[in-house]
Amino acid sequence: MNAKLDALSAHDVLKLNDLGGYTVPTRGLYPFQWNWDAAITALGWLAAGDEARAWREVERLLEGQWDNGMVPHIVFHGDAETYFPGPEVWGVKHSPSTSAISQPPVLASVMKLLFEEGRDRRLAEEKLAATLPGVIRYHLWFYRDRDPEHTGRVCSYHPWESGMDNSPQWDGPLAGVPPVDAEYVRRDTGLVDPSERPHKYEYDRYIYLVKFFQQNEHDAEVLYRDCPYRVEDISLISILHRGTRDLIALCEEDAAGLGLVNTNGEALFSLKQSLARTEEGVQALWSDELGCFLSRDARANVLLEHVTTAGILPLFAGVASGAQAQRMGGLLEEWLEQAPFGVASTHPASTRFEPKRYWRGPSWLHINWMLAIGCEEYGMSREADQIKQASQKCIEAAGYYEYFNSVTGEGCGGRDFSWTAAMDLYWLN
Ligand code: 9YW
Repeated sequence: MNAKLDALSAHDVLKLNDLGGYTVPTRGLYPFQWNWDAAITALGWLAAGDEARAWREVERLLEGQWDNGMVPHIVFHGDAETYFPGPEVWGVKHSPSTSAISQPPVLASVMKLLFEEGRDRRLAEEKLAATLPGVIRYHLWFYRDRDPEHTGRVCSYHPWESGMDNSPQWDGPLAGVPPVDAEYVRRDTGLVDPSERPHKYEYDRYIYLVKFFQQNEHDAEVLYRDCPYRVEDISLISILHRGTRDLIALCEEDAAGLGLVNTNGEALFSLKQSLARTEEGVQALWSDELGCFLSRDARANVLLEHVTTAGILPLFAGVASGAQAQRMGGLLEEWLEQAPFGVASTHPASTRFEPKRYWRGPSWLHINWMLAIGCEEYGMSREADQIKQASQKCIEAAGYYEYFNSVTGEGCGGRDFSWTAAMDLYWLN
């Protein structure tokens, strides 16, 4: 049985979720624009032949950009009652309202694809010129505010900032965060099966951090010093690194003659320095014992010893050595044997593996896409093909769900989900 045949077409999923220039991840559960969802979804619009709509997605996301350069993880373009925590809980003074943290910045890498693959050259050049300066400021913000000590490893202040909310990686650092001292009502557990969602224990701490940011007026220095959760997230570091490389390439293409953007030499110089720092700094996160990279609790100064897809994303960044890449390739092959539907977000042999609870074991197609690109670029085409086939199996088994049980292929979370439809259009079709 192929569930795709019974589902809305991937293009129709995007149209269903289009609220006017921005695409919600899914109706109900996630009724606003999310940062990395928007980037991935733009690829879906491109593949569906609507290049103008793809660029519009990027422009609408950048409407949420703060003066300091941060592009928030949620832009609250409209009102909605079905999501918690909404703009009143974040308490951010910005129009449109936004959250106060960011998300893995895959945006620049996506823009490079939109620019290079777009058929309407005039549109691509015009849109790149309009959006590139904002994205340069975004990346400069990450390195400035999130790595003030120049370690080469930017940090995150919230599990939501990783986009991998309840990954076992965050169990240790989250234990150092107190629970929020207030009543609140979650909306997610009323909309999807609670056994697929993070626990109350985690939400109590997620909301504490939201309040903490607000009480400290989002002050960069105070947060770096005092935030009870400060993690060097290997996935965030890797996606940022790849994005910065792609951004520099876009600027240099520009310098090579397009004349679209007046690229600031100082900014480019600074971004290149950041790349060099990360290439070196990321080696402190390699585990020879486990054969992959790890995240690190920067407050407790300990490596977080969990084998997750985050730790393989240095392949996407291009910061792993050839020998490290081979180790990760071997690991991926046995990973897929144990859980065949996509790449399980947590290694199936882990004691914390839960195949349908959000980021503790299910597979996510946009992560699989980045892993496949990484494998391909390291010359591991066999692994790249295996990841692609394992991802196709998910959609055939269940259609366009938010994510998939990595053991059974069952669709989990929200249905008619934008990034899954986009990945089918752009990558799997
Ligand atoms: C939340 C929208 C977002 C994704 C995240 C995913 C989840 C929950 O949904 O976050 O409340 O923000 O973990 O990666 O961007 O799809």
